[in-house]
This record gives sequence, C-alpha cells and structure tokens, in this order.
Amino acid sequence: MDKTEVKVMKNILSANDKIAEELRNDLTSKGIAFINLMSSPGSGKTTLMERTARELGNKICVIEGDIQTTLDAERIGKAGIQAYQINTGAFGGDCHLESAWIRSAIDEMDLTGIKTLFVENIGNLVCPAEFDVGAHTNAVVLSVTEGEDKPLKYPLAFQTSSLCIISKIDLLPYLDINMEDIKENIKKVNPKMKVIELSAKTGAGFEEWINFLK
Ligand SMILES: Nc1nc2c(ncn2[C@@H]2O[C@H](COP(=O)(O)OP(=O)(O)O)[C@@H](O)[C@H]2O)c(=O)[nH]1
Ligand SMILES: [Mg+2]
Repeated sequence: MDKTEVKVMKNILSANDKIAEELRNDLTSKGIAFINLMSSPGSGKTTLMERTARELGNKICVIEGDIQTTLDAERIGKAGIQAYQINTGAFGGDCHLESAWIRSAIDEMDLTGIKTLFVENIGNLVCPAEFDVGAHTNAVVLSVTEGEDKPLKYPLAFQTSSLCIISKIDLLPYLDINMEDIKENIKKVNPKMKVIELSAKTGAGFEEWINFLK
C-alpha cells in the first residue's frame, strides 16, 4: 500500500467516525439506545430480532444490512415492527455498514416511541468491526455451531464488542462443542466481555437478554 492509499483510508475512517459520534450523541439526546449486531451469516441475528420484537413490540426497530435482497426486513416487518433494509449491492457490495448510511436510514424512519434501535450488520466477522456505525453497544453473535475457535481467529469483532450473545444453545446436545471452551476463548481476546447464552428458537436465556435491554 503506498502513502496516498493510506491517506485516503484514514480520511474515510475519520469521516465515518465523525458522523458516528454525531449520530450517537443525537440518539442519546432522544433517549434511544443503539445496538449494532455483528456476526457470521446464519448465526441467528434476524431470528433473535424476530423474537425480541415479539417480546418488546414497537419499542424497538431494526435496520437490516445485506448485500442483496429485502428478505430480512420483510421478516422483521412480519414480526410487527418497523424495519429498514440497506443493500450494499446497490453501491459496490460492501461487506460492512457505515455511519452515513445509518444516518440516512434513521432520517427516513419514524423513531417516535422507540427505546432501542438495532442494526443487523452485514454477515461476516471481519469488516463490520472496522467501522464505527454510531452504536452505544456493539454486540457480537456467535452460534454454538461455529466452533470454539472463532473468537481467536477473528478477534477484532470480539474486541470491539462489549456483549457476546452465544446463540442456538438448543443445539448443544447434538454437537461436539464445549461451551466452557467457547467462553474461555472469548475471554482470552476480550476479558471484559459480557456473555449471554440463549436460544431464539426455544426462548432459553431470553429473560437475561430482555433484562439487559431494559
Ligand atoms: N436451532 C436453532 N436454530 C436457529 C436459532 N436461531 C436461528 N436459527 C436458524 O438459523 C438459521 C439462520 O438464522 P438467521 O436468523 O437468518 O441468521 P442471520 O443470518 O444471522 O440473520 C435459520 O434457519 C434459523 O431458523 C436458534 O436459536 N436455534
Ligand atoms: Mg439476517
């Protein structure tokens, strides 16, 4: 990478950070908590949002990030709450979301009565962790089917998050995976991480999640 490229990248990140900080302050002043969900594709983010929507109703809303399709926003809409879909495929297929895009989405949404805004970031454990989207809390979702080693292999997503949701715990009896090893690896890369274990299918562990949100 030559010096010019380094300069451009720094400028992009500082512009993103500035908008992110303004957005965070704006939402704080409106009394809205903003949680950014990051994970691999298929870890259960949308299912988590669907069940959370059924529990908390229209006090929450969700911005969905995917490269293509409005499938997730349609699922969230069917769960009875406001959803907004960002497709990065329309502008190059980026593998992350940026604060300016969240700002534009929020400007088109009705935040009346909203207590928590969620962003379901693009599914991967790499790029989303590099961009501050203006959230108060970054949360990484890790399903038990992904293996114990993922926090060690993709540390940044875990180091930029303060909450790790270990999802799909209903599947544990069918898997050769050790929950204690998953948690130990999470603590190795982020000793301060809060961990919530849950199943959005059975509702196990959901009380702790809902209490955390409240
Ligand atoms: N057994 C089980 N399956 C789940 C759970 N949560 C999600 N799934 C399934 O995992 C697949 C991917 O879920 P989805 O919410 O679309 O993941 P996303 O890509 O992270 O949004 C779907 O087939 C879900 O039904 C769970 O808690 N338990
Ligand atoms: Mg999804």
